[in-house]
Amino acid sequence: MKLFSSNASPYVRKVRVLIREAGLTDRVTEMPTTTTLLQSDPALVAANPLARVPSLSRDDGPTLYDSRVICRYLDMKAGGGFYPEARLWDVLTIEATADGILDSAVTGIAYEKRLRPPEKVMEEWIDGHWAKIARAVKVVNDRWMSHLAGPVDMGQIALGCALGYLDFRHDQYGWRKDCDALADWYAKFAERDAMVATAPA
Ligand SMILES: N[C@@H](CCC(=O)N[C@@H](CS)C(=O)NCC(=O)O)C(=O)O
Repeated sequence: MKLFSSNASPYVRKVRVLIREAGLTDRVTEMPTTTTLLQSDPALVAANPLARVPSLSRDDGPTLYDSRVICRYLDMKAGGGFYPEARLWDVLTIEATADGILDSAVTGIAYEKRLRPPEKVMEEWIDGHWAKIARAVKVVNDRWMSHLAGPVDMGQIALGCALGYLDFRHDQYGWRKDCDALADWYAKFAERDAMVATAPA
C-alpha cells in the first residue's frame, strides 16, 4: 500500500501514528506529496479527485480517502483494535470532534491566512473558527477525560494529532487555557514513540 503523505498535515499524521501503533510500517510506503488548494499534485489528482492527503492507494481496490476511512481500513487490516466495539460510538465521536477541530484549524484559519491576499482575509471568519475549536477543546476537557484515560484508540490518536497541530500552527491562541486536565493528558500522549516519530517539522 502507498500513502500520499505530508509531514505537516495533521490528517496524514493520524494515519502515520496509527501505522506505527498498529505495527504496519512494513506494509505501507509513504510518498511525500506537495499539494495545495491552488496547485494540486497531478499524481494525487489521478488517485483522488478531491486531491487531498492522506490518500491510500492499494493493489486490490480503489484508492481510499479520507483519513477516517483509511484509519478504519488499516485498523481492520492490522486487527489493531483501535476502534473497539464496546466503545465504538465514543471513539467515533471523539475522532469526529478532533477532525472538526482540524477542519476549522486548517481550512478555516490556516488556509484563510496563508492562501488569501491579506486584504481579503476575513477576521470574523477566523474568530468564528477559533470559537468552534475553543468550545470543542473545552468539551473534551470537561466530558471526555475518563475515556482518554483508557487504552489507546483512534479517538485518542486523532485528538493527539489535532492538539499537536494547534501547537504547530496556532500556538498564539493558547488552547490550554482552562483545560488543565486535557493539557496534562496531551503532554503524556505526545511522548509516545509514534507521536514523536511523526511530529511536524
Ligand atoms: N477530511 C479530510 C481532510 C484532508 C485535508 O484537508 N488535507 C489537506 C492537508 S492538511 C489537503 O490535502 N489540502 C490540499 C487541498 O485541499 O487541495 C481527511 O480527514 O483526510
